Amino acid sequence: MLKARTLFTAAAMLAMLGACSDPPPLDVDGGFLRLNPNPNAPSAAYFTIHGGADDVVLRDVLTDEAVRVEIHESGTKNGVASMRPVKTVDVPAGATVKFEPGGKHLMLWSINPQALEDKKMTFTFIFSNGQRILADAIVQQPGADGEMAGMEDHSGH
Ligand SMILES: [Cu+2]
Repeated sequence: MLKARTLFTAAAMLAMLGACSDPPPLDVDGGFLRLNPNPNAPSAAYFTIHGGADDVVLRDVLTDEAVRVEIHESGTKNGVASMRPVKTVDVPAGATVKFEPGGKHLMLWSINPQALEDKKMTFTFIFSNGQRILADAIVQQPGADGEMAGMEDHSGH
């Protein structure tokens, strides 16, 4: 009896050690949303994706709290700032992929007023390995801390 328990404990400890040395799992965090001061224009949301043990591809992002969501990438071409929709985003194993002002972002049209009141939106990130990860974006009011300079410009759409 005693022997069986000892064995069990050893197995449990090995399992724990194994868990500790595993690479960190695929994850999404750090979400925030910059509300566009013009309610008829789209707003932008930003996240950080942490790659897991394997290379994956972000296939889609969904939310119940906006009429339309697109993955966009901002860039500069021939000295002109522009953005384009992208279908997928590569997330290599162990890599950090940032959605940030001036780069990749989620574009949101017609956000549910309740989400704005709650100051939080929930998104579902869908990856090529079948994982679905829920992540929240904190809603920032326009003009909060004077960060409007980083607002994505959609005049080119
Ligand atoms: Cu955009």
